[in-house]
Amino acid sequence: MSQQSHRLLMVSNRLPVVVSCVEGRWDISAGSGGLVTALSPVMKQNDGLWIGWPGCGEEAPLNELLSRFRAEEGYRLHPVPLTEEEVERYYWGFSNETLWPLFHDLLGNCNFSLENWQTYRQVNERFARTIAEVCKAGDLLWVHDYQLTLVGAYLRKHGVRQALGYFHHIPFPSLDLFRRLPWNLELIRGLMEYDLLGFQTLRDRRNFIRCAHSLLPDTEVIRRHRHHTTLRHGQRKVRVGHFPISIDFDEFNDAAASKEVDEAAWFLHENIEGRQLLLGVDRLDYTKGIPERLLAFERALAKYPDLMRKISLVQVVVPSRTMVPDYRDLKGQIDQLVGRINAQYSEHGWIPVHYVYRSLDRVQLLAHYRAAEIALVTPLCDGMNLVAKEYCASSVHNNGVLILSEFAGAADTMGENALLVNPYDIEGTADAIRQAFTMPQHERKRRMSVLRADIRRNDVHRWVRRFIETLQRSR
Ligand code: GDG
Repeated sequence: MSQQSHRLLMVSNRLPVVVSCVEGRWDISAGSGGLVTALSPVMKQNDGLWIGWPGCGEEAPLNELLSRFRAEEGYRLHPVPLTEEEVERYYWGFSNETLWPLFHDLLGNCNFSLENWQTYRQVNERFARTIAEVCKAGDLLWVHDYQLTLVGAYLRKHGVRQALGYFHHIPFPSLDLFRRLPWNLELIRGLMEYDLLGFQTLRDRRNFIRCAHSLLPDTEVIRRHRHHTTLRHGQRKVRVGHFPISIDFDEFNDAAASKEVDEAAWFLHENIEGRQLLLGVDRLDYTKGIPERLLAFERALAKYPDLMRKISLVQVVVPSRTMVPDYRDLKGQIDQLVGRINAQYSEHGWIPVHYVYRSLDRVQLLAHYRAAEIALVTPLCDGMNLVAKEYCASSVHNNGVLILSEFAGAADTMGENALLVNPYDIEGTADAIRQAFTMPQHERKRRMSVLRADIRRNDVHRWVRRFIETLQRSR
């Protein structure tokens, strides 16, 4: 990022921290995701302030914890407290039962509730009010994701004139789908109040432009650039770009090569010697295509008997959103499929599916990435999918094969050197499993080294720089 004097205000649904209480002692620690890692240095350098819901109850001594965080991490956090009912309606309800499925092309999973929508607006208004109280002239504001689409519009109502950027982490749907949302006009108008809108892929960027153009008659394209398009909407100019998110390549590469991970990976494989491991790692989510993947694996065993005893699928499912009924149903479906496959094919000394329903610690996650000869990243629809990139960055011997859904944002840049599949095509995915299994070493190395070089070049630090520089120029 150019050396600028602007203060950076980051806004997301959740603050990037974990607040915990063990035996009466409260603790706060920085979150461990790639986004937090990439943003921390920038936040420190630019007197950063991160605004969001702390995710803990009123009993936590929040002021004290936040001061401790500032002293340790070098930037400030500002909480937006939410009541339980607000979390229920704004977060679980409208964000996760309406926008999430709609934007992932899964209309059948959508719940269109007026009350949830009203709470979503109120909470976005609350975020805006909080930001307006703390922001100063010259600040750069960067809002994250679909929970906060309307914050920009409410900020303008509060008279905030600063540069406003928004990054959308999930896909943006086609016009046909977006129009189904009863409140589509308010949402798209709200987004047009930002100065810079960032999407994951060119497809998302085009979908958004098409929606804005069709639904808001006074919108026109005034400039096209490879990475962004400038729209005029009334008196406003809005830049709409695509900025594919990435990971901290060096961090994954170095940690995956460490002795600790090396040993853990060796143990994982030792238990299943002479076999190739196929790996799936996903949050429990119906967008990730886990049942379809299990069906494809089952089909591969039936269609290619030479795979029997030679291949095992390790499927890690991280519990997520278990409050939402569709997620509980999905868990039942996965349990049943795993049971069916193992019951049909297991033999003494060979279990076809190793199913882990919990979060792995970092060493174990990396060890799984390293130990697996093949990764199955087959979401039905995904903004980007960082697991695909993390798997490649951890493949330090260049010998992994990535089977990747054509409907993951990651397919845009990784598609040529992965084996691309349509996750709904069970037969085709079964064939890709067999192709990966029999792929010669020289071809694995050729494909994986190109994938790794690309992620190394386009890492998350570059992503942050590009977004902030474009935002600075947008105003
Ligand atoms: C949203 C968009 C977009 C997974 N299992 C474990 C574990 N993980 C970590 C992975 C990875 C993250 O969770 C999952 O990231 P994804 O990108 O795959 O998916 P979403 O959570 O849906 O993220 C997505 C992303 O935002 C960023 O813009 O790519 O499309 O949906 O980092 O490593 N971490 C640990 N143990 C596990 O068992 N520690």
